[in-house]
Amino acid sequence: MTHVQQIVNAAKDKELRSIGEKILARQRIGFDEGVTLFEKGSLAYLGALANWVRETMHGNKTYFNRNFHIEPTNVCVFSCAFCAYSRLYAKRDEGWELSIDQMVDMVKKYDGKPVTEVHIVGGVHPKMNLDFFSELLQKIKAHRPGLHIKAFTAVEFDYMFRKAKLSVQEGMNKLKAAGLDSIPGGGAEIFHPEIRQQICADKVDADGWLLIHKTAHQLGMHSNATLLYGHIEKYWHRIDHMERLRTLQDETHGFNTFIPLKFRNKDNDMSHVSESSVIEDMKMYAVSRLYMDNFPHLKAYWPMLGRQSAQLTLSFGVNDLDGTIDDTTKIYSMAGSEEQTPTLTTAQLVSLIKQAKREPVERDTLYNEIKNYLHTDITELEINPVYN
Ligand code: V47
Ligand code: SF4
Repeated sequence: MTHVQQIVNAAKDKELRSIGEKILARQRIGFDEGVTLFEKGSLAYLGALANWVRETMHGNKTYFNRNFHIEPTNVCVFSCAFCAYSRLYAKRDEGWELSIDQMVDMVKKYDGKPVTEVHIVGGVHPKMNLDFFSELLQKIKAHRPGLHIKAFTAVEFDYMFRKAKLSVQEGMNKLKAAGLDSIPGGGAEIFHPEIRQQICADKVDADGWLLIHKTAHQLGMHSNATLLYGHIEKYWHRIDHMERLRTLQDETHGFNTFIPLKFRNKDNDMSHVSESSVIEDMKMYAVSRLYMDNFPHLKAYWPMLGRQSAQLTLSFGVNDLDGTIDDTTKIYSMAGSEEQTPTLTTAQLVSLIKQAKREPVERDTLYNEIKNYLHTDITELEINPVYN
């Protein structure tokens, strides 16, 4: 009998034991079972199960990529209560607005460097429209055709397409033709209207978010999905959110990665809400791994979680840490993350993963393996300028 089977057999609570047996038999768990895991599961129990699922799916492999972000603007027509980063259009002199040339220059800074992905996401600026972003994508692709462009949240798409009076399919086709390769998971927050109304009432709703991702999947693009946890939501709102994603994934199989995002409370309209504890964070990752049975990957986004907690998640179901980032995102530092200048060299990422006794594998955005660093000497990476 394996170690994890012994743990499940020894569970005193009948419900937890039966959920554990289902998971070990690779059967899907339901809504109430997901809530029960959050409510009754000890961290050790959830961790053992999530780790088993993770190792069954990926062994010890832990992915990372070499990427950078472009945040075109922090001016935003919306006012999400958790957002520390945006400035309303009336106060745009306090924010930033990058021109197409400035953004292409940011891409040119990486000429000769082996980055594989640019992640473009920002506020919803009333003057940066579909034509503006189509031109941006075209110019980036013209300069560096092999760079994967992962860009725009469903919130940005929804606004762009409505302003251009195009259907989601028409708008998405236009951006795809301009060079869009895949879609990041932002803007999902918490789907259930009971919470969404309180934290981000004015932006795209759950059905709109899901339709945008479904359309992208139907056009052959992949995407990610996030969940903003640890604020005013209850456990069942998290499961409701995961259930909606899992249902769409059954239909399209277009999602690559699920990314739980920890709510950070600095300088926003929810600063009175305290942040979740590390135990709650790890429970969130573990239950995500157990519930999202049709999502191939579970990502801990270290700039938001902090590198130490991100490292810990590798024992709670996570198999992906995202990237080198190169200090190119402000969303999390402005909201109070301990990572004020988020950058990790390849050597740092590799050692972080090795310290957790996992196998570091560099991937591209679509999880094609680029290099396995299991047997690579860290000092070799440290002295090679390509890796820094
Ligand atoms: O949707 C904003 C979140 C998201 C706060 O797909 C906050 O690979 C915590 O989605 N506390 C945008 N979170 C970023 C995002 C993302 C990041 C990394 C990788 C990928 C991917 C996607 O940032 C927003 C929102 O949920 N966010 N403010 C805050 N105070
Ligand atoms: Fe705007 Fe995004 Fe911030 Fe909401 S989270 S206010 S949509 S930048």
